[in-house]
Amino acid sequence: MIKQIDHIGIAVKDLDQQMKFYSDVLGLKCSGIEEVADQKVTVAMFPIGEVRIELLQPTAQDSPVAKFLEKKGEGIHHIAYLVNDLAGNLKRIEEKQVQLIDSKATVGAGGHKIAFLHPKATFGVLTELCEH
Ligand code: CMX
Repeated sequence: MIKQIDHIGIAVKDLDQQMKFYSDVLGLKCSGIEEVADQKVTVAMFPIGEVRIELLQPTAQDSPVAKFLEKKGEGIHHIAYLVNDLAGNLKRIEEKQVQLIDSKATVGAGGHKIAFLHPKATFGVLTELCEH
């Protein structure tokens, strides 16, 4: 089942500006910046203990994160939970009649396998499962 929170995704308009806040003000160290082409975002990771803060900046106007920023503005976008067996967990969740966005894994930051559950089925909190 779920092992721990893997990361918290935060939608940002200006990655450089937000990174300054996390590094200069909060004193966290960025572990890497990468473009996740599949998801149309650039992400910057800030580890804190076993968890990471993931800043997400859209790379295209039709990016899901661009849509989110337009509608809701900057802020917490999703919570990602680390699991051992993503495929098995998706099957188990689907059997409970919970709507999935991805019924099969796609590729997220760090090349990890990820899948999203639908925010309408998770009471407004966009929920991601990921497997390293
Ligand atoms: N949190 C809560 N609700 C959200 C939401 C979010 N992050 N994003 C969208 N919604 C809501 C919308 O407001 C909308 O509600 P209404 O019907 O009341 O208007 C509803 O969910 C559907 O939203 P949508 O954007 O029209 O739905 P789509 O099917 O186009 O998109 C979604 C589905 C939300 C999963 C997708 O847009 C998304 O955000 N995907 C994940 C992108 C992402 O974070 N990628 C980076 C991954 C990197 C990594 O973590 O490794």
